Amino acid sequence: NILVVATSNPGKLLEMQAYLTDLDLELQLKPDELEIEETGKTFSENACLKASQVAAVMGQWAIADDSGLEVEALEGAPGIYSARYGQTDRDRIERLLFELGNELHREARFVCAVAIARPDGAIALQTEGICPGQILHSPRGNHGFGYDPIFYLPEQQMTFAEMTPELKKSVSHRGKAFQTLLPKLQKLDFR
Ligand code: ITT
Repeated sequence: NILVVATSNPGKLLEMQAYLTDLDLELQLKPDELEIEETGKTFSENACLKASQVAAVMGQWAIADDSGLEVEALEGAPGIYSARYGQTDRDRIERLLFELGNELHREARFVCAVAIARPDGAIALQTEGICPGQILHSPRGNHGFGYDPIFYLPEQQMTFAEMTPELKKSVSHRGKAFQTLLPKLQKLDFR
């Protein structure tokens, strides 16, 4: 059984691949030239859009993740626009820290919506995971990707970028989304 991983984000891809091992599935990468426009208004709409279109074009089962960071003091920004907030991870972090300035209220949450589509494009499964945390004043840690160095979990006293991949998996938005997804994925009939 082939499952196409519909992402162009290398950091996300690494995590998704790690979370999808131990399954009787052959993971295939989406070709780079196949880009889906994210016209949805929510994370789940965009996850479904990406999974559905990649599945239909390739005639294969496909999985997509749409995720982002919602900052309370910025009324939920950058949210579904997290990838479009800057050119590079560094730009995006710099902009977010600039926008927040010396704001004391630094609560935020990561959201991850995952969708799986059948070869005809119909959505077979959908889940969402959420991880609350805080935005630091400056980056800490070298692991992970994206906004990881400024996203701090008080309970672990670490940023995502200071966590091992295993620890991040156990607490993160994506880890939680996959925890609910995997048992359902195992029960899917891939014919
Ligand atoms: P694909 O659509 O091709 O999957 P993308 O990077 O455009 O790649 P999104 O539209 O879902 O993906 O944007 C996600 C943004 O949120 C992106 O800028 C990431 O850096 C950020 N993000 C998502 N999950 C993250 C995580 O676990 N750690 C840090 N940043 C994360």
